[in-house]
Amino acid sequence: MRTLIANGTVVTTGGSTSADVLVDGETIAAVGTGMAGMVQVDETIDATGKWVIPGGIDVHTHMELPFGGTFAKDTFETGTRAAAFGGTTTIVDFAVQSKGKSLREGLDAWHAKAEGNAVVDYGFHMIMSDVTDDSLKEMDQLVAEGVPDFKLFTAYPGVFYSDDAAIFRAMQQTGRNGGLIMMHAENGPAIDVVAAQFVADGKTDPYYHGVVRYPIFEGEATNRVIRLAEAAGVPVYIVHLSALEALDQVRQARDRGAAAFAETCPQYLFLSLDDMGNGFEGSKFVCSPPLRPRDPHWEELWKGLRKDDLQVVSTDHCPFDFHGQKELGRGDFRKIPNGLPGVEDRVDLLHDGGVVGGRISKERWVEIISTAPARMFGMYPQKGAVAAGADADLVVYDPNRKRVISATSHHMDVDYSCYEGRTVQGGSDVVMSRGSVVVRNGTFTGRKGHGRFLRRAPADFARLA
Ligand code: DUC
Ligand code: ZN
Ligand code: ZN
Repeated sequence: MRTLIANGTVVTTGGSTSADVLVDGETIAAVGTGMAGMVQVDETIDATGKWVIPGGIDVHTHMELPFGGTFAKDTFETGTRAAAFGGTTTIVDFAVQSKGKSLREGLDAWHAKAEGNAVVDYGFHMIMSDVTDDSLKEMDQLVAEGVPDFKLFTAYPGVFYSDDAAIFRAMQQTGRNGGLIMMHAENGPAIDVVAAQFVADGKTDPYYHGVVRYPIFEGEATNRVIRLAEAAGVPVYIVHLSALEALDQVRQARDRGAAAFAETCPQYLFLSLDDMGNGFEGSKFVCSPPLRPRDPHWEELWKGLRKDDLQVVSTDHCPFDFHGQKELGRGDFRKIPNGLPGVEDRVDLLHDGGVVGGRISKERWVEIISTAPARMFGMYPQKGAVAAGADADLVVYDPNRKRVISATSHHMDVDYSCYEGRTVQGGSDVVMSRGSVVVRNGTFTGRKGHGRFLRRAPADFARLA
């Protein structure tokens, strides 16, 4: 199958130019001008007035994550389908090592969940909950199998938590095998002390989830793990950074030349602690790190994105129904499953708030949602590029289209939206995954099982720093 995407504006990190894109089979054959009528194709997609961008890459999702006695609701089928509707053509999900189990068992379980079900391509990172001599050795094998990143937590004592020794040992191991440590950086033990004090005082509403997880607890843990990485001589990537206190630590680290990288998520740019009020309704917004007060965090995070102290925006997509799942925490905010739906809305929210809002250029938008994650997670230039030889993961994007976000029209398998009623400008007209159109003007045309596992190489962080 040969397709020509004609007359669009190709937007890449390097600049924007009027060009046609010729797709042959699963890859991009050529990017150039004047191809219409000159090349034989099966279909021509007219992109006049539209942008042609590399498909979005969301490097932080949790399909079917077991958490708080339940499971994140989206499967690889529903979650990647929703991603495709939102212009995201690659996800990297977190396989989970349970305590007392091997990395292998966790990874095999995630392969079984995804294989034959995903609509777009997917990779895995590995959550390490049990750092032992054996699991440290297993890391080398995972790197060789295309799973080169490992997420550890300074939060969630008794569940995912690792102490400093475990984190440092895992970092040393990545120094030998080329992998990357991704850190959930909040001081979990200190948070648990404050949370228990609030509950003892009868402060059990969801709102207090947002209060007890102090920004300084995130700042402290962020500084600590960056310092540990510097001591181990390895790069480190801070996931879902939410607060100025943590951003300042990343800024300082980068200023002194440390290989510290970080992502934030749409919820920290568009939602705030205020959303967590209104009684138990606030449970819809319970995630960790929590939503922060709007000032000063929102604009500082945007500044971080502009100045490249933050390189990526991913979603931490981890959806739980309000009815039946979030409700597990009625009467005790500590029992509310942590996580928000978001995989479908990231690209449009960032376009609306970033590009339309005048905070970032459209080229920087493409970098943040696609090219930087491809580079940092070993997928570039197969993914994240509009260039000959790259996978034809492409979006014909209408920068003027408007839609109202709502749970009644979204495709994520969850009974509410954090952005209910918000109008966003910008939307995906045509979404292509490896040369196949998977979404066309709001209709799904893809296929369960089309998505393939991506073996990823460790990124060259020396070059990225
Ligand atoms: N944070 C969340 O909100 N959900 C899943 C795990 C995490 O770290
Ligand atoms: Zn996390
Ligand atoms: Zn997460």
